[in-house]
Amino acid sequence: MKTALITGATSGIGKSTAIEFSKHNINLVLCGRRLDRLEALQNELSKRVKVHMLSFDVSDKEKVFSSINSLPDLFGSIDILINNAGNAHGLDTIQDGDIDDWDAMIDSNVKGLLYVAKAVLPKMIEQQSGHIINIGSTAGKEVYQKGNVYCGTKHAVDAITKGMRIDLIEHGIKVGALHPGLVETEFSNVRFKGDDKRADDVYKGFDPLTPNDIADIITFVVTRPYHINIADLVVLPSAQANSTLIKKSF
Ligand code: NDP
Ligand code: 8X3
Repeated sequence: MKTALITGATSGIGKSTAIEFSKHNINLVLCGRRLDRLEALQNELSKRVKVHMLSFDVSDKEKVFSSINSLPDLFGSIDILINNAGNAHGLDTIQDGDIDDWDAMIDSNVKGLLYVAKAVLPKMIEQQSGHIINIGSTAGKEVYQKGNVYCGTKHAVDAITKGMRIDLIEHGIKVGALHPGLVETEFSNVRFKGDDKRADDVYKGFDPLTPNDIADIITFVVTRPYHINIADLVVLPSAQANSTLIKKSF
């Protein structure tokens, strides 16, 4: 049986991926800051597979390494890393942007993704196998108004993914990225700092992707034979042409 470590498993894409993986007999290391949510998910999924929880902030370098290094033997060999934790904080022009928001996005979406990969890699290198999927975004393929720093972090994820694939090929480790368009999760609630009406409006008037849609595709990617690496995927709702053109029916 394989073991997957999923960051950002307390909500949205990460949580749906954990549920989907459990249906495919993949043991789980669930990560996130909100311990109550990790516990609820562990209770639900441990009926099907072995589940271990790690509660840490991906931007806390020491905590990332001490948590992952403390994994019990049963979960010590990570076969699959879903590097998903991240968020947007704010939607402002560069001149009005909040520096704390910039720090939060760079620290979690870029540095956190790197820390987690660095902590998981020694075991994958020892095994000479592994599969890393970084969750990017359409914001990593193009830039939209007021997206500046969030788009910058996701462009970094795109570049880092390509660099990781080059560097890790000699160790038999597959690396790829999935770049979703608009997925209805808690993403916009976080971006708009609890303004739930503004968050809901983002997904009104069209059928957005659901976190289950993305989880289904991630599961397809990780269940291909080992010689296949689906390296780069952009997944949009059918009503979305790019970051700014969405066919809304009102
Ligand atoms: P959610 O807000 O629903 O989930 C975000 C997850 O990331 C939560 O589980 C949260 O857990 C975790 N997280 C955020 N910051 C940290 C941190 N500093 N340390 C640890 N965990 C953290 O949003 P999504 O599911 O939509 O987002 C998942 C990924 O998908 C993100 O990288 C996002 O950028 C990307 N994405 C989302 C899209 C969308 O339209 N929704 C589109 C394209 C990409 P907790 O708060 O418990 O720590
Ligand atoms: C999330 C999608 O368009 O809000 O990455 O940037 S978008």
